[in-house]
Amino acid sequence: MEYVIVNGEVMDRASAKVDIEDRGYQFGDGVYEVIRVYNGKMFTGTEHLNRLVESAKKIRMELPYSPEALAGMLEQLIAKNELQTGIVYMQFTRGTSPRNHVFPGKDVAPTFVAYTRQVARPEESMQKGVRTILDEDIRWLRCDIKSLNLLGNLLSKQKAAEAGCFEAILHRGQTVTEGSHSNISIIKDGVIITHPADNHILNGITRQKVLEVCKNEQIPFEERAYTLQELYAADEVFSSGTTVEVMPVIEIEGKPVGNGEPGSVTRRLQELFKAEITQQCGQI
Ligand code: DCS
Repeated sequence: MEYVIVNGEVMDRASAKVDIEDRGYQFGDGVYEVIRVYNGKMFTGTEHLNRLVESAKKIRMELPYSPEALAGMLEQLIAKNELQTGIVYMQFTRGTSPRNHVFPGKDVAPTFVAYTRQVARPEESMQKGVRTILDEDIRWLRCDIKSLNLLGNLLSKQKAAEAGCFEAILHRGQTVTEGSHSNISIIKDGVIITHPADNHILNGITRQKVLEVCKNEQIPFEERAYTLQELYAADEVFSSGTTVEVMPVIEIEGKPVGNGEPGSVTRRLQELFKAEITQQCGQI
């Protein structure tokens, strides 16, 4: 049996139901998170749950649970589903009410749904690196919110998939922002350069962890906007995200990054990131 959570209740997936007038379904009016699970334990769970609370605040939604209460429920779900390596997905929508752009009254409670899924670490891609395309970033100007509205991201990711690529690197004019489903950083002369955490990108928990590791290890980094020209001239490029960890990018629009193989700085970051996972969740 596969268990899910609907509004705080753990139940069989087959009996889980959401109303057709749920605002998530009709408007994408909600927020979500994806947390990695290794050895049955959540990695950087606190950081993800804090971001969830922040995302909700930014769309003027109050979550009915504290991050601590949420963590407890998610741990229970992971245990019930006997999940070892995978993800736990959760979303909150602004609840169910007759379709109207105006927010419903305070009497309407958010809808909370969570489920788990087995997802292996993408070890082969992490070893070999991945290919990417470029795409214009056509999304709205609040990409810092982890909103259910992902159409801009989906259109770019679909384009990448149709080109046999892992990711679409997005740019607003000449400025590289992030990927369709990950953050994108470049390395030039040993310095990591990544877009600042403003409204143009999602401030990835993986991105933040990587920068924290860089600080500890005295690996130089800059949080600043960089251009397409800098992207093409980079020694190394990597994508980072919850499911993909630190993923070397070896090709952009058919052109090799550096010598076309994962570089030494990216390799080092992968090792340091793995050590963080091991420290929190045990040997992987
Ligand atoms: N940027 C975008 C647009 C993302 O969708 C994600 C992760 C990231 C950056 C990286 O953030 P994290 O490091 O916090 O994961 N997207 C999640 C998703 O939708 N599925 O898996 C991860």
